[in-house]
Amino acid sequence: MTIAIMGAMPEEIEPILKRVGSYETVVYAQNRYFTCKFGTHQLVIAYSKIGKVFSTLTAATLIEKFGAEVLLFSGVAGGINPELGIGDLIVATQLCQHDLDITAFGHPYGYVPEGAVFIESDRRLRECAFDVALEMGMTLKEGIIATGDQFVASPEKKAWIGKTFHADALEMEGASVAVVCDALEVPFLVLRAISDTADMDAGFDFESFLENSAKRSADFIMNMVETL
Ligand code: 4EH
Repeated sequence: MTIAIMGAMPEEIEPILKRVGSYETVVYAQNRYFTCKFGTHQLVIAYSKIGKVFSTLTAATLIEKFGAEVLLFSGVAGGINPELGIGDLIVATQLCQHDLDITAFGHPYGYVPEGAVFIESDRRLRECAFDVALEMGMTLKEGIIATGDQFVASPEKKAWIGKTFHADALEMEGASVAVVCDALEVPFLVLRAISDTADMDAGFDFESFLENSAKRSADFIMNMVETL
């Protein structure tokens, strides 16, 4: 099977590249894609660059150009649910775009005609994630992840996103990847480790905990790949 593993930032895929050891590099659409064999699987690994547009391009490329049959996203997120502390892992049950707003025409936040507010991630991959968490003796939470083209560092904005979408965590790429995978019928999973709690300390916390949290997510994703 061809498995795509993507992150948004170099820090989010570096631990994965280290773990696979050697790989080939293919440049496409001004980005680098790293390919290798891993057990019986073919892996294609990439970081998209930050935000919904770049992550859409990368997810579509991983599927259409590299033939990905499963897509796993690994990275960090800002926590909304107070039960999520820095370093904790969350797997998305559903994802939504918190910055999509045509409410002027009577539509709900996050909705455009012929779209859906929430996109659900693959149930079987989520079950696999919980099996791996059990094996690793780690706590894994599941919940709604809200995506938008903003680094959120405000208690008010965070509270609004939490209330409007019942979101547990927020980031800048998950929902766009979900839209692509859903449309192209490729099972996907979004896993994130908390790097900050999207409040006034978010910028500082993010810089302090990015590397460690990104590695926690990447290690978990690779343990999942080993069981697929
Ligand atoms: O890819 C972007 C990164 C922040 S922007 C989204 N990622 C990290 C998840 C994330 C996040 N998103 C929105 C973690 N905490 C978040 C938050 N709000 N509070 C970035 C980071 N470093 C340099 C440049 N841009």
